[in-house]
Amino acid sequence: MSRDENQKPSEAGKSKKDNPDKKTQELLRKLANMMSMSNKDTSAAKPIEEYKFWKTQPVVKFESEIYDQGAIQHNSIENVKKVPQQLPSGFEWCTVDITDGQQMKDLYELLYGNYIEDEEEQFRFRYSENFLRWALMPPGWKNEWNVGVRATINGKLVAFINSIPTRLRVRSEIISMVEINFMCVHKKLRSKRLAPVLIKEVTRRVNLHNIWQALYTGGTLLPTPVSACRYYHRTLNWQKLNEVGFNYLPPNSSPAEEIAKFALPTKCDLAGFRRMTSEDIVKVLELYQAYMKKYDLVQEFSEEELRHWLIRPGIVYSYVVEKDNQITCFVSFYGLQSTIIGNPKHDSISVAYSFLYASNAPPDSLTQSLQDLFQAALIEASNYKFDVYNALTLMDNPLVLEPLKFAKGTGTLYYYLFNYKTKRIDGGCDIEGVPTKPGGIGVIVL
Ligand code: MYA
Repeated sequence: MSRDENQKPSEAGKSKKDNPDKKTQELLRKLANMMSMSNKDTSAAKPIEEYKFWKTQPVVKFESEIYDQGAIQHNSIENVKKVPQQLPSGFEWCTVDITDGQQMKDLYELLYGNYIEDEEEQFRFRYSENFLRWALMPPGWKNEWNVGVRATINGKLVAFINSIPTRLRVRSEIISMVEINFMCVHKKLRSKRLAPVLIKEVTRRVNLHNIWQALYTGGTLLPTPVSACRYYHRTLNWQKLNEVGFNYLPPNSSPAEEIAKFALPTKCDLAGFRRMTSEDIVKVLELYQAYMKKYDLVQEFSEEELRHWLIRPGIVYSYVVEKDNQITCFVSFYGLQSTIIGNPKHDSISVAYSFLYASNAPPDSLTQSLQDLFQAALIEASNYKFDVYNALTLMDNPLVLEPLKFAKGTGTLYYYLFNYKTKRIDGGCDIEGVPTKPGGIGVIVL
């Protein structure tokens, strides 16, 4: 979780040392200090030898120079253990059957009370059951990849990790892999080394399908990010964000000035802009595939997958620009609530997250096209009463963030590949999180 950086002093700016190893570590520490919508795991800033679990896994080591691209380890299904590692007594493995109402409720409740918070414990992601059905059930999903741990005594779900299938292009290679997300351990069971056991179990269940690579993201610094993007926030409801402590009144400004600064028209005047329908998907996919060629980390969607991700009323908001029967651009955002912990006036904020988009504008008018597209999306999000619109520095977002009054957030999102090495991919921002030219990240993980 990330929020407007103006609310707290920057922690960046630590001195660098001369020794190259130390320099790398210092750099990584600095990155860690810049993050915020991470869990509060301050182990993020530790030297490699203290990553007791991660140093045993097929991931790139911090100090590695990478010259080529490919799997780190090769394995075969025959070598994969047929049964899970034993859990400490009092706990047992389960598959969370998310088609079952009660089990979905168990998952919702685990995440509602225990999932990602900002470092000041003020906000916590609140994924609704409908959102979880969308996120966890794309084409090809498997129930057995919803790995849970329950307390034997009362059956309470106390830990979870999920994986969904994806085809990811890493530069020029397309790999069938999984995306790992929603790892959560109940607050009362933290720091007991349950996370490594969860990770090993989901790895085992995925390996049994002859899949050996994974993509995951997080605010925690681990060995070793393939990229890092910064969160940006575009205020939609200044008053509410201010009341809940998401942003602060800048010096020499007044609430009225801030409200005026972020005010948006109620009607979008972008010609041909309309809601996307299922019938648009074939053309949208064509446009999307052409647009995404320039990035280095990209999901390869089928028509069915893109329909799943873009057409889900009440969860994802997708729009096209249609001119002369042609779709020239599309844009989308998804909505997610965050619980506000202990605020007397508000119990949640509504957050819109920038999602997939594309434009067929030629390079000399691309920036304008994207600014118009994002402006239209901001107006829609504001009309739907979202309080803030979040975007990372991925894709072409650096072209629109500052002109459209996005403010730098406190959070960095790291991108990781499991059992795959490739050279670092530009995340569209510099070490201080300032947008640079567009980078190579084209993947959005929910
Ligand atoms: S990112 C979302 C993560 N979830 C949250 O932040 C929710 C709130 N926090 C929690 O529930 C717990 O704090 C978690 C850790 C579960 C995060 N990714 O059990 P522990 C390492 C990877 O004592 P706990 C998402 O879902 C840590 O460095 N590793 O810790 C993607 C240490 O290892 P080492 C993490 O705090 C998940 C060890 O765990 C993370 O009780 C991708 C400590 O374990 C993290 N976010 O629980 C998972 N946080 O000693 C990897 C801590 O080495 C997938 N750790 O430092 C890999 C691919 C697997 C599939 C492969 C298939 C081919």
